[in-house]
Amino acid sequence: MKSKIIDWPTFIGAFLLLMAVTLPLVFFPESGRVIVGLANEYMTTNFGILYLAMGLGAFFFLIFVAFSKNGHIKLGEEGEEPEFNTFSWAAMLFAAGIGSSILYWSVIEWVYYYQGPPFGLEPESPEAIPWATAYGMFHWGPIAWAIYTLPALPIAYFYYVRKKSVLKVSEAVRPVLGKWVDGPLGKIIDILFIFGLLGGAGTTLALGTPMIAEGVNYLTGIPVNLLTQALIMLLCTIIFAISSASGLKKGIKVLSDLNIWLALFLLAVVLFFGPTRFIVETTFNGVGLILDNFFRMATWAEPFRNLGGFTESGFPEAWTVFYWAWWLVYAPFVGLFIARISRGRTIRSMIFGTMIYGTLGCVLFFGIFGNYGLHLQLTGQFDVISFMETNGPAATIIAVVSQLPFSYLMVLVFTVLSIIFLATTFDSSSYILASVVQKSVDGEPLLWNRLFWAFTLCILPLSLLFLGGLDTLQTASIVGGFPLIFIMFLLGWSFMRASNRDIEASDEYESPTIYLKLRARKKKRTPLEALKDNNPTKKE
Ligand code: NM2
Repeated sequence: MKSKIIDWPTFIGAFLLLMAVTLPLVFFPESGRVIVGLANEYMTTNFGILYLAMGLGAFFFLIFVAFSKNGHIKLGEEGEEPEFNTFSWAAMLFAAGIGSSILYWSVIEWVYYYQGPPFGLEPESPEAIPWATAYGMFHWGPIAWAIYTLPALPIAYFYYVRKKSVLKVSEAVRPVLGKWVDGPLGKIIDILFIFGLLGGAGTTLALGTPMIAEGVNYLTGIPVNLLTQALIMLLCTIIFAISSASGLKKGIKVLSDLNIWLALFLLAVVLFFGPTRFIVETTFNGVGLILDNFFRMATWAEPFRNLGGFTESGFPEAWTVFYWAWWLVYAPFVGLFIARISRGRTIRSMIFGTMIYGTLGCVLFFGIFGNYGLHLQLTGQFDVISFMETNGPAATIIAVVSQLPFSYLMVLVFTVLSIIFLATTFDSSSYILASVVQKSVDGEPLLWNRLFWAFTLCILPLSLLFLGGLDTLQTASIVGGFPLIFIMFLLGWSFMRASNRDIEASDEYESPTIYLKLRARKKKRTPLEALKDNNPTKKE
């Protein structure tokens, strides 16, 4: 059957690339650590500016598209209502784009910023505090969500307007690359996308697993070591494998719904039992600080490092560049999902919806969890910073959560939440990886193929955990994200090219799918007749 055909060059290419990166790390950990460190430094200091420019570029591009005539394009038929109401749409969007990492970083990101503040500020000084509360929200804010949304534009456009299902990045850039997509270039683009996603998921899993292990340790006393962490990854893979293998399509839906309610419950407990006024005020203030300094934060690449009396902090390289890279590697995959759920919306509402609701969701987590931790620190109730110095970040997260009333229950909910978040990341990433290495997908990618990628996903994070060190984990996303900077550019260009051509053509005939408020002239023909003798897709 045609649907059973695996695209072997892409499949093997991506797998070999992964092996070429991970095997040396496992067999030569000492030199592996040095090389990873060098790669990180080389990429972030020399090319950091490219990541920053890509972030700001994606942001401006989306604002431009939203207000241009292309923003009026309807993803679906004229007059069609959105398939999902805005609340479910926003919830699904958030669940797709965000995983266990938000639990990790929202609790402790401020510690890093307080200890190593930006803009040449004194570490652990009063001036560093407001920035420590604001920067986390910035790194999970509108620019980050713009990076996620950009790939959704061409994918959604092809899917609902040109009625062409696009599961591969290479297909989404066809309007620009044309026939080249069918040759090696197309394969290389898909392999680089797979490689990027493996890197991004590697960072996610390598951060999430120790946190879960610490939660389990708190609850049961089971020690935290490489073996228990490997078992946790296996457990998450199995949870997902069972739910997808048994055809329990609803399984994952139930898990995501459960996740949202558990997360809201936890947020509400921290907000009401924690220092409510402090949390609300610092969050509000943090939002103000970001609005006031948006461009300063978005463009700060520390140009005067070690010159003219500036001491190098490494802040932008370690954080803003890393974050944009990390969002970037997930972007085509989340973009695909955003596209799928946006039927019946206009391009403009899709753009503003993701940027606004996505940011709001992250503000809730960072505002509530982060400022709760900061309050513990500043009031002396619990010395988060020195605890972290001795016990590391993962244990600190659980320790902060255990400061809440009903501590056992809270740690339990937090740990379960992290496990589900991680399992759904496995689920959706392996789905996409499996789809990309198939020539065609009838309904669902093949099960063995999905399981193969679910297990493959564990390889990189396991070797990263083996090497240790935050910058090692960050490097996976930074290196994996690099080629995607250029692919993002192609994706944006493709959308503009395809939609502009169709818009031009739609001035001459009644397009059945493009809804343009600006359209002035209409000919008296039925949509289908018009489409038959003037099919804009033929122009490619
Ligand atoms: N991002 C949102 O682990 C996760 O939460 C998945 C991470 C890119 C920072 C996405």
